[in-house]
Parts: sequence; structure tokens; C-alpha cells
Amino acid sequence: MASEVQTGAEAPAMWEGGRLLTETLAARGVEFMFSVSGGPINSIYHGAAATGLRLIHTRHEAAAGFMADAVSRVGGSIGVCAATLGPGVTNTLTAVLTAQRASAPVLFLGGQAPAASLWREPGMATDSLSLMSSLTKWAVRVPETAQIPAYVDRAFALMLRGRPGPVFLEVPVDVLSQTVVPAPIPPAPAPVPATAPDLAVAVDLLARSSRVVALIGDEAYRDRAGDQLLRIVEQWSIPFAQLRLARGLLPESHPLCLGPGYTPANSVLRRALAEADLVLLLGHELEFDLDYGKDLGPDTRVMQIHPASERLHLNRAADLAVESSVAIAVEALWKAGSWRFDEEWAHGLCAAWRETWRRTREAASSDQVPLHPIRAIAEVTEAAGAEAIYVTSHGNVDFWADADVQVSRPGSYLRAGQSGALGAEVPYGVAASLVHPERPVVVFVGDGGVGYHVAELDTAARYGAHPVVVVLDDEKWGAIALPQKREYGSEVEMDLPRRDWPAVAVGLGAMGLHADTPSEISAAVRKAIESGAPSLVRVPVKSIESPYMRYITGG
Ligand SMILES: Cc1ncc(C[n+]2csc(CCOP(=O)(O)OP(=O)(O)O)c2C)c(N)n1
Ligand SMILES: [Mg+2]
Repeated sequence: MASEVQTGAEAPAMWEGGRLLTETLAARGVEFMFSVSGGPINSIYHGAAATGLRLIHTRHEAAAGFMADAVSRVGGSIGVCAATLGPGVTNTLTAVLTAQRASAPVLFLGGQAPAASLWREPGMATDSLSLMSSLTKWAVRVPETAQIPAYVDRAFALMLRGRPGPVFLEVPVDVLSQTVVPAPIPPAPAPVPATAPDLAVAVDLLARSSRVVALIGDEAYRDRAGDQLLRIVEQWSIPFAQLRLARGLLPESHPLCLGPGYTPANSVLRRALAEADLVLLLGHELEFDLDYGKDLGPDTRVMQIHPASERLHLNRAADLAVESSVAIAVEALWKAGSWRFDEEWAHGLCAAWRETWRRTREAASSDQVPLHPIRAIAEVTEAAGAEAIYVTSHGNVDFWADADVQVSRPGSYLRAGQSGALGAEVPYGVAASLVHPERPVVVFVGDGGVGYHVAELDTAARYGAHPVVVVLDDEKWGAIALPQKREYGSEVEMDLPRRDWPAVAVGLGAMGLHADTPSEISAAVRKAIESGAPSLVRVPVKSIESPYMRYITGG
């Protein structure tokens, strides 16, 4: 709506609610806003343009939500998604669920008809607050223009405190279009100071242990605890495995790395947990990917450090639960004493993991096409190099990829995670490339998953993002088909015909490449990275069930 600002020389410059919102977001460090256009949020767009926020106009609100989530995960700034009322908001729900299950702080903004008119059931409007309330830490309507900064600050406090997660602010059109005299945006509220926990019991546990293993998870990444962790791992001989966002917090090529933290796909990690007398569970909980702690030995003790009290003791009581920032607690442990745990055991395990990884690659090394997924993935990762950011999906081929890739830097591994949502992959890749244009971004996705949001290659082309989308094509919904066949003896409607995904990519303004053999894959990925253009490489792969797939489906 046009602002009713007087333009006389003395008239103060007035801001619409949309501008007040975008100025507040920028003052809180927000850089990107993802959206699909809608009339009632036009004021936000004009605000974004005046403020200098980067507004990325996507092809679907779910993709906008996934992109905002990816910014929060890789960037350090909070990702923001703005959707118009009704179907715009409902289209974001899967992205909200995904952020919630991954503990990702993401701000979702929703348009709405004027609050006073909602009883009439205006066009497109729905009760967004009810829909959002079970998926967010806070779902609330901003009642008046002048209160926008206060609501944004409350949203930030809730998104980031304890277990992080998404927040939904509904901003009706009249609240956005009303003008106010701009007052300076107040400084951000001071963060709650973190205090070092009492570690007397922790010191006692360490003193009684000789085989110690570390499981490093999401909150260790968000706490930027890499330096503190590297020090204790190396100085005290602690083998480690990292999960989800924490993958790459310590380089996975490190000699004390036990491989990825999925027990179902990592027999050496299972052995480590069974043999350890102490597991340091750092910024994580014994969740599904760890089979809820089933592999821990009967005498294995657990020391869990997590900033959110509700995550402590989840699924298995810890022998010691410490409610604390991981960085602060590990720093305090470092100062509290010095230990040398069983070095031979630690290095023996890590050597066993490296040998397993090597043998898995060797067993998959045939050049016969279609390639084993591991062979194809290995060619891609070798061509992409150590700087790459990886996105994986939720198909069978992706479970092969999760077990094979080595992530070498923090914030460089994105996966929908426990929401398991197919469709996040291409949007994640686009957003990661927007935040880190200097780094290669590789998206592994199946021929099923790519269909959800392949149109976002157009968004990438419009905004200069250049992810390399690698479609590992088994011509079926493999993750469902393979267990179905095992259980029922036959498949029902599982085949997907071979489609020309590279041609689709070209039609969307991206580069499209076919690669069947190892050398073609390597050349295609290098060419895609060097081109600086968004690209899609289709790689046919054999249909072979991954070990993780067998775990999920109980096979
Ligand atoms: C939104 C959503 N719908 C359905 C599923 C169930 N699902 C999990 S994996 C999968 C098949 C994926 O096929 P594809 O992307 O080709 O990978 P593949 O398993 O063949 O390697 C499906 C349908 C899901 N995870 N998310
Ligand atoms: Mg498939």
C-alpha cells in the first residue's frame, strides 16, 4: 500500500510497518529474506529494498522456508522467510517442521488480512496461528505497527535460547501499511551471560575413565566449540564422531575421527560405544541416528553437556547431565585437569574405521555402468575438493553419501534431518551458495527427491547462486522400493521413468550435464564448479540398499 506520507519540507520521513520490520531485522544481523510475492506483504518488499536486505524471490514458499533454514545453519545470521496469507503460509509448514526437528532458529513471517476483518473469512485467509503453534516456539500476531521491534526481539530471544527453533510472526496488512515516525532501533538485548557449570563430578568421572569417546552434535556447532573440542580430543586421546550440523566442526579426515555419527551405518562406532567406559555426549542426545543409545555397553557411563535442559537425559538417563554451553563446559574441563586416556584403543578404533571406509570403496570400485552409488559419490567428492559444502537428501543413495563424504569445515553439511523431508535439497544448495559464493556446494539427491523443487535452479540463476546438483538416478523411489520388495516380494508403482533432468536444468537457466562413467563424472563436476553457474549433473547408479536404509526399515 502506498504510504500516506506528506512530502512537505518539514514533514518527518515516515516508515511503513514493513520498513520498520526490515530495519529491525537488519539491525539484528539479518542479511537474506526469502519469499514468494503476495499483495498483503508488499510493504515488507519495499521495506527490504529501502533497508538493503537481500530479498530472494523463490518459486515456492516451502523452498523459501528451506532456504531460510539453510542460511541459519551455515551462515551465522538468522534466516527469514516471508509468506503471504493462507496458502502462502500453509506452503511453508514442511519447512517449519524441518527447522523444528533440526533445532534451527528460523524466523517465519506470515501475511494476514486486517485482524478486525478475520471474522468475515476474507479471501485466502486462514487461522495460521493455530497451524503454526505446534511447530514453533512461538506463534503470535503482531498487534500494532509500533510494537514490531519488540516482537522481533522477543522472537530472536526465543529462537536462540535453550533448544533453538523456529518462530512465526503474523503481521496483518494494516499493521504493515500503517506509518510511524521512525525512532532509532533500540540495541539488541544483551545476551544472558553463560556461567561455567560446577564440574567436580565431571572431573571425578574423567578420573575414573580410560576409554573415552565423544559424540559431538548440533549445539557444539552452534556454540562454535571447535577449538575447545580439538584440544581435548588431541591432548587427551578421545576418538570422536560428529552428527548432523556438527559434521565438519572437527575435520573428518582427522586421525581420531571414527566416521559419521550414525551407529546403524558405522560398525566401528558401535564397537567404540560398547567398549568405552565413558561417552561424552556434547550438544546432542541419544536420538534415532544413535539407535537411542542401544549400543552402549552395560557399564558405559554417559556425561551429557547440553544448553537446553529439556534435552538432558532424553531417551537414556545420563550419569552426569550438565546444562551448559558446550564451549564453556569443555573449556572449564580443560582447566580442571589433564588426562591421557587409552591411546592405543583410540587409534586402533580409528584405524579400523578408515579401513572399513577404504574397503567399502574398494568393494564398490567397479567401472561398469551404472556405477555403485559409492563409486559415483567418491568421484564427485574427489572432484569437489575439501572446501565443498555438502547437501544430502533422504533417499537410499543419500544414505550411501552420508556414510562416505568427509566434511572438513564447520557448517558444511546440510540435511533435512529428523523431519526426513524430501524437497529440501535444491533449496538448501541454493541458499548455501548464496551465503558462501566462494565455495563449491554439492547437492546429492535422488531422481525422486529432485522433482520436488528443481524449479529453484531458476532462483539460483536469477540470484547468482551456483550449486552443483548431482542427481543419483536409479530410476525409482529406491528407499521405498527396496524394503518393499524385501518385505512383500514385489514392488507397487515404484519405478520412475528415465527423465532428462539436465534438459530441465537448461530450461530453467542452469547448466545440465550427463555423466555415466567415473571420468565423465569427475569432468562434469569440475566443469560445473568452474563455470560459476548453477548446474545439474545426472549420474545413473545401481539400485543397492544402503546399510542405514536397512536400519530405518528394520531389515
Ligand atoms: C516429503 C516426503 N515425502 C515422502 C517421503 C518418503 N520417502 C523417503 S525416501 C523416498 C524415495 C526417494 O527416492 P529418490 O529421491 O529417487 O532416492 P532413492 O531412494 O531412489 O535413492 C520417499 C518417497 C519423505 N521422506 N519425504
Ligand atoms: Mg531414486
